[in-house]
This record gives sequence, structure tokens and C-alpha cells, in this order.
Amino acid sequence: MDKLIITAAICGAEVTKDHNPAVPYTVQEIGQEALAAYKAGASIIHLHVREDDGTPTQRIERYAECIDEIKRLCPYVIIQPSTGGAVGMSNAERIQPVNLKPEMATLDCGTCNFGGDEIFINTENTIKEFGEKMIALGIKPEVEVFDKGMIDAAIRLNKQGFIQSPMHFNFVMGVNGGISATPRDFTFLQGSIPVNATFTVSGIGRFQFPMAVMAIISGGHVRVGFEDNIYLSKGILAKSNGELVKKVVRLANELGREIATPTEAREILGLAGGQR
Ligand code: KMH
Ligand code: ZN
Repeated sequence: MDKLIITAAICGAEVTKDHNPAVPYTVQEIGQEALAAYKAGASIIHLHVREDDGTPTQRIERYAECIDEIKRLCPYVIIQPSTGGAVGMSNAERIQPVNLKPEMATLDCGTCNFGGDEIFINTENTIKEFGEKMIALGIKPEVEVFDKGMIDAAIRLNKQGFIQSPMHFNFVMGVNGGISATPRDFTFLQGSIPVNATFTVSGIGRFQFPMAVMAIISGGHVRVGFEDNIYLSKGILAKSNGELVKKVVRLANELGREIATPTEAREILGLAGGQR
């Protein structure tokens, strides 16, 4: 089994300091949260950024500032900007950070309800446009799937040349409007991706750690962080993303799975960054 790649989704676009005061907004806070996650064992930072008042933004200048700060504090970590942004953003807003040529970026492969009245819109043409742009810029997409049909869409677009092989998936499980976070559905998703594909799992809310264990024992990789869950355990807010990553490391240690360094993660994912 490959070593375990841990991704830290340190801030997201929806969670706020009202939910957990440790959610980072400023460039400095984002840098410190990335550092805490990296020191704890994360090799990838899934990055959304905010204005100082917490408003989610896809502004390229803000991404550049945050990426510079993260690279200053943890130069080896893999930075994976979001192209999902926040619900309601236009495609032109969302795609901006890829122009900074990060090693990876997310590619959301379908539309779904996103709780309440919100709809996270990713039409087939959007996926094609974003996929083509990532190929042109040499960026490895993390294919975000919120339901099983999104895997089928990604496989179709891979055959059409809009996403390159081997694909790397993120199973986002437990969003209200997406697939549920159950062992049965986990097995369904895992069995639906191409044999040469890799995958990580993001369990939402209280499903974060149960889904992490499913991934650890079955050869997948794990994403944790405030974007998906703000609690260390029932009723206990995590003080930093580092605490969430440390918990995954403890679980992996108990279950006999070693943790990948960023260099090892690059090898597993076939990133061109090589030894960086
Ligand atoms: N904020 C969500 C609507 C991504 O990063 O690509 C979408 C999201 C996915 O977070
Ligand atoms: Zn995200």
C-alpha cells in the first residue's frame, strides 16, 4: 500500500469564525494554519482564500499573497487551490488561481444541491473548459466528486481528452445534496474509479474521521480540515487544522499506515514537481 497522503483543507469558503474562531481569514492566519497542518503531517494544502473580513474570494492577487506566505513557511508542501470557490461565483472568478500555475487544483465534476437553497453549479462545458486549461498549464486536477455520477462524468471527459490519466479523485461524502458518508457508499465509489486512479476521501462533519479510517485501511488518502469539519471530537472544537491532521496521523499509526512526505506524495500522484 502507498504511504498515506494527508490533505488539509484549512479554510474553505463557507465556514466562518462564528463556527470556529480558529478558521483563518488573513494572509498571516492562512500561513500559520498551513504551517500547523504541514508540521502535523499534511503534504497537500487545499486552498481557498478570504478577504480580511472573511469574505471568500478567488482574486488572483489574494491567492498569490497566500501562496507566497505558505511557501515561505513550508516550502515543500503541495498547494492545491480551489477552482470551486464559493457557491454562486462565476466561472471567470473561480478559474483565476490556476494562472499562478500551482502543481494541482480542484476540478469539480458535476452539479449538486449544497444545503438549503444553494446549488453548486458545474456544467459539462465548465468542466471541459477548466480541464483544458489545467492540461495547458500542466496542472494535475484533483477530481472532486460529490456523487457517483460525477465519477462517470470524469471518466467520460477523460476519454474525450479533457482530463488526463491517471486521474486523482476526491470523494466528498456527506454534503447535504451529495452521496452519504457510509461504508457502503465508500465501497461503491472506490469500485467505480479506473484501476490506475488514486483517491482521497473528505468526510463532512461528524463523518470526517470514520471516512478517514475507511480510506486508511483501503489504500486511499485522506482530507481533513476546517472546510469539511470544525470538531476534533463530539462537541470539542479543533483549535487548529494541525489538531485534525494529528488525529489522522494517530489513526494511521494505530492502523499501520505510514504517512507520505510531500516528496513521496508527488511521486504517488505523478506530479511534475518531482523533488521540490
Ligand atoms: N465551496 C464549495 C462550493 C472546491 O474547492 O473545488 C466548493 C468547493 C470545491 O469547495
Ligand atoms: Zn474546497
